Amino acid sequence: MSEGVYENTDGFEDNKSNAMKNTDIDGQLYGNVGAFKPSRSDGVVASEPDSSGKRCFLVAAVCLGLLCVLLLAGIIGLSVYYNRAINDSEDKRNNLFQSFSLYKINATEERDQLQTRYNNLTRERDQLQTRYNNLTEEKGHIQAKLFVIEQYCQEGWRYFDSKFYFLSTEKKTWKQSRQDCLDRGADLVIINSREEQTYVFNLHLRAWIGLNDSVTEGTWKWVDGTPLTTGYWAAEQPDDYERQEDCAEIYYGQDDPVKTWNDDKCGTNHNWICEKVV
Ligand SMILES: [Ca+2]
Ligand SMILES: [Ca+2]
Ligand SMILES: [Ca+2]
Repeated sequence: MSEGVYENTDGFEDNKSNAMKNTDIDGQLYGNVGAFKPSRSDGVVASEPDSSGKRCFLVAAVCLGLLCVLLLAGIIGLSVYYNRAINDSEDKRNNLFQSFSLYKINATEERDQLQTRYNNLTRERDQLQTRYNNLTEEKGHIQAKLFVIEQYCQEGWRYFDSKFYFLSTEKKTWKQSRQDCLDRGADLVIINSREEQTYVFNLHLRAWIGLNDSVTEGTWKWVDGTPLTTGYWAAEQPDDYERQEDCAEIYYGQDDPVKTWNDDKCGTNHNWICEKVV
């Protein structure tokens, strides 16, 4: 074995031609480097690389370094851009979500307001419809009433406060006058209020009214049997003159329209006023 070692040692003797031929070890270690160690034309290996080889190696290393730097910078730039894009996307999504939520709230409020307004309009429409129906019904009643009034007026009646009044052109006793009213489906006028008293007074008649104390002297009753509660007697009336005056008349010509009644003899002939409720 030692011989083998020394044999190889012999191979490493400073023999330049053998060194180039020894490819077992040197060829493996410096095979690639050999490209940077070109042999001289005379077959002697250069002990130091020439300056052009170093330059190429440095240029390649610098280029590789710059490439790495650029690649790293690109990766960093892409990472920053990517993170920023993600953040922007999240911000946009959040803003969009907030906008949608706000829109949803506003839309809901507007919908509720419209629903409330619709309900109010529906209620108002129903009220107007009811009012229209009532007015239509009332119109029918008024038309019927006007028709009746027109018919009675054509027969000589006068209309006041939902009552009809007939003024006679003849003069008769109180009893005959009442019979005429009964024949017309009415009766001698019963004065129920100050307004009715004024209206009858303004008819400018001296006429019988439906009031007498024939049954009991001093107890005045209307023709429908109701007792007199409010009288519009003239001054010093009723006086039952000569104890014969038991029928009431309204006497036009007095100054005060609510002091115009007088008791007179029932057999006296006067005009008369009938009243009828239709
Ligand atoms: Ca009356
Ligand atoms: Ca009397
Ligand atoms: Ca009298």
